Order: sequence, then C-alpha cells, then structure tokens
Amino acid sequence: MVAPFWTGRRGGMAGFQETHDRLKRVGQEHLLKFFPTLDEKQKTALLAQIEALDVEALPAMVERYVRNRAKHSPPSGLEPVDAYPHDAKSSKKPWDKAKYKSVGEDLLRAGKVAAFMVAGGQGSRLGYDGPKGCFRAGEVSRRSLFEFFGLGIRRAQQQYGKPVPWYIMTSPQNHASTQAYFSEHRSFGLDPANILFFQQGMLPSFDLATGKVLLARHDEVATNPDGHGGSIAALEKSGAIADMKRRGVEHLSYFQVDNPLVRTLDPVFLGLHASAPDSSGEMSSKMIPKFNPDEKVGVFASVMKNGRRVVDVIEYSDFPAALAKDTLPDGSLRFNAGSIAVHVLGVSFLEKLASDKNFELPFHRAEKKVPFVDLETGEHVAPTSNNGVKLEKFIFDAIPLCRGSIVLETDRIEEFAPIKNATGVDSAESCAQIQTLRATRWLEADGVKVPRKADGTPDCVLEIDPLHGAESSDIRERVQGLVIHAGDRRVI
Ligand code: UD2
Repeated sequence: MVAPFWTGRRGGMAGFQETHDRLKRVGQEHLLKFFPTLDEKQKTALLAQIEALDVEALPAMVERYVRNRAKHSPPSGLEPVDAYPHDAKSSKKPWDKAKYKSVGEDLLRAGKVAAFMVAGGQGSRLGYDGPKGCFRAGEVSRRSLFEFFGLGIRRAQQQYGKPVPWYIMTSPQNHASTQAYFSEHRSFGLDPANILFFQQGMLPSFDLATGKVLLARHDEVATNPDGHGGSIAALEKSGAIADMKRRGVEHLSYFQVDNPLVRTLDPVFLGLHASAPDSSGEMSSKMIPKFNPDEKVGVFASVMKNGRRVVDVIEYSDFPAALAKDTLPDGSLRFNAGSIAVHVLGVSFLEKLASDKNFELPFHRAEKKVPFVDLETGEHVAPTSNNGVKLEKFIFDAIPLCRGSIVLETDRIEEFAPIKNATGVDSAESCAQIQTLRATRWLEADGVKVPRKADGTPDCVLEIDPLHGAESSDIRERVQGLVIHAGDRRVI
C-alpha cells in the first residue's frame, strides 16, 4: 500500500508553461528558476512534484501560518481532565479494572484489534541516521525499537490466538529503508502479510522571512512530512481503512516509534475505550502525571469548544505558563495529565472523519533549520539558525471531535521511556535506566532480590524480553529461583 507522495490535485501532467503560470499566480514561480539547467529526467521529476502540490492553497497557508504565526490560543473553560486513576481502587474515581480487562481480552480474542505505529517523523533530535525505529533500545539485547514492538505484538498473538495486523505509517524519506529493515529481520517472527506499510503526505517547507517555498535542490522542492495528524487522510487514501474493515478490525492501538516500554496492546485500556460509560469508543488516551510544570509533553484538559465540554490536548508550548504551575492543596500539579502519545482509535471514527469533506485538522507551525538552495547563487546552504517554517498536523487535535473521550492514568516506569535525544532526558541512557527500574520492580514483586548501590539504585542492567511479558505477573514462573549479582547485565 503506497499513499500518494503528496495530497493535491491529480490528472495529466502539466508542462513547463502551465506549471509556471500556476505558480506565478501564487507568487511561487521561483521553484522553476533552475528548470532550464536540468536534464529531462530531473525536469519531469520536478514538474511531477509541483503537480501534486496543492498550489492554490499556498497563499492562505502562508498568510495564516508563515507570515502571521497563527497562535493556538488555549481554548476557554480550561479544567483538569477527569482521568481514570492508575489505582482503580482510588476514591477519586473507582473503576473495575478486571471487568474492562476482560472486555479488552475478548476484543483481542475476536481479532478486532490492530496495532498502529506512526514512524514517519524525521527524528532529527536524536541525530540518528536512518529510520528511528532501527535505533537499538535494548541496552543488553541490542534490540531495536521496531523489534521491541514486533515482539510485543507476537506475544499478544500467542496469548489471544488471533493475528494482530500492524499498520505502520512511514514517510517518503524512510519508507523503503523501514521496509528493508523489516525484511532483513524477517519481521521479527510476524507474518509479513499482517504488516502493512503506508506513506503519509508531505508538505512544502517555507522560508521564514518571505513565506516562499524553499528549494531543497535545483530539481526538488523542500518538503517535510505532514505530521502524525496526516495519518487520518493517509489511512484512508492508502486503502488501510478498507483493509481493516475487510479483516474485521474495529479498534487501533496507536503508539509512537520512540517508546520501547509502550504496551502495544493493552487489554485494560482497550476495554475502557470500547465500553466505559463516558467513552464513545472513538478516541481514548493514556496519561502520566507530569514530573514538573515544564515537562515537554502535551497536557490533557477539559475545555469548552462549540458550546460543548470536551477533552483536548494542549501542546506544552501553547499551555499557559501560570496555569501549568498551578498546584492543588497536596502540592501536586492541578493540570498534571501529561500525554504519552498512546491512544486507541475507533476505525469507524477514522472513517467518518476521513470521508467528511469539511474535516481538516489545524496546522501547527515550527521554526526549523531547513537546508535550501540560494536562489541568487544556486548554491546549497546548510543554515546554522532557524530559516524555515514547517507545518504539521497533530492526531490529538481529533480528540475534541469525539462524542466522549476517556483518559487513563498510567505509571511512568511501567510504560514510558522514550528515546528522543542523544543525551540527557529522554535519551537511550535514561531509557535503559527506566527499563532496569521496571525490571527490578517486577523481579522484587515476584520475590527475586536485586542488588542495589549505596544510593539505592539497582546495581545491574536489566531488560525484559517483550515476548516474556507485559506486566510483572507474566514473568512470575520464569524468574523463580533467579539470582541477580551486582554488575549483572541480563535480559529477563
Ligand atoms: C510527542 C507529543 C508530546 C508528547 C510526547 C510523548 C507531539 C506534537 N507531541 O512529542 O505531546 O506526547 O510525544 O513522547 O506529538 N511522526 C510521524 N510523522 C510526522 C511527524 C511525527 O509519523 O510527520 C511520528 C514520529 O515518527 C514519532 C511521533 O510521531 O513516532 C512523535 O513525533 P515527535 O517526535 O515529533 O513528537 P515529540 O516527541 O516532540
């Protein structure tokens, strides 16, 4: 399944003059500046790239998001979200975890759930060359992020006796290399017929100062993936939604490519999404209590939109700083519900949105360093400060469109150790530490002693094999009699 390179107009290919006229009408004809110097193949490629671009939409986009920096002002009536607490017995909002787990397990046994991973991002912060999912997240096993997820899905298939299709969104920049990696690793033991790759759309990148679309090369427009929010259109256009319906898939377990601790298929969360009284089964989310007001995660809040009280996610950069610092009498943050970007999406909800001609998620603007061709000299420039604007859509902007959307609190050490940066917070190093803390917690709960350093931290490096378990009780039998020595490096 391959989505078109770009959303935009289709049809027979236009020649130079027609394309030039079209671009001139919107002030972007510089994209053909080097056209006369190109060979035939390059000329065809450039015209095809521009042909697929929604040229007529550019002036409004530039005006609103590039020149005017449309700000996402926080919606009105901001209140903390009423999440299902991690401790289901909490008096705040008690709920029946066993009941919902059983609903989720039934869905998995009936083959009604698929995994959905967004992996089209550029991963520039990590500075890793290649699809981010190939990055080794196993400090001991040297397993890649992709392998962690693949094994988690394999375990669910074994446990529930049904194949779990895995939809993977890539972008043109990493599509072929992602597929090649999966073939080289024999899809981690999964049936390749159940792994479906599709590409997201691309958008032009703009010059910050002038709003003109940048050229990446003489024969190529500078582009960027259209954000994980682009997945709704891409799922539909690629035929993925039709494929889900053919297979009887009703719910998608959504996760990002950077978090090896994610529960790829969590029956409790699936059950809540599908049957909690305040859920519409359209889109649900997991949250963790934020570390501090400045943690760089979106925040769930209850807000007023179009006269309705709805759940929303406000990206950290848009959240009012004073409110972010607000505390409750016990000292905890009032708006503490940080998004870990884990959701369940109803297939019929996605289909409804994708088929609605008036549906469009908003664009978010980010100023970035975008390599470009200098139009005067024709030379390639690698900027050292932000020179460009990239626009993206965010999947969580679909949450307020739901008739009802639930949020489930989870535990950071159990489920969240993303690898985003080369060093420090959210790095491979912090991820390995959290994996060791999680394994230590599981082992100790199962009666195994774990050596500790003077400062109380585990004196070993531990990792859980995702095939062996998604929670502590899964490994209980396997670890009976296990002895861990100081300095050990082990996969459990
Ligand atoms: C995301 C959330 C943040 C928090 C955090 C938790 C956004 C904007 N912010 O931050 O609120 O929940 O995760 O870890 O999402 N991707 C695509 N196509 C694209 C862009 C991104 O597939 O065009 C994928 C990317 O491959 C990755 C995921 O989306 O799997 C997250 O992208 P990111 O790294 O831009 O988001 P991040 O970490 O800033």
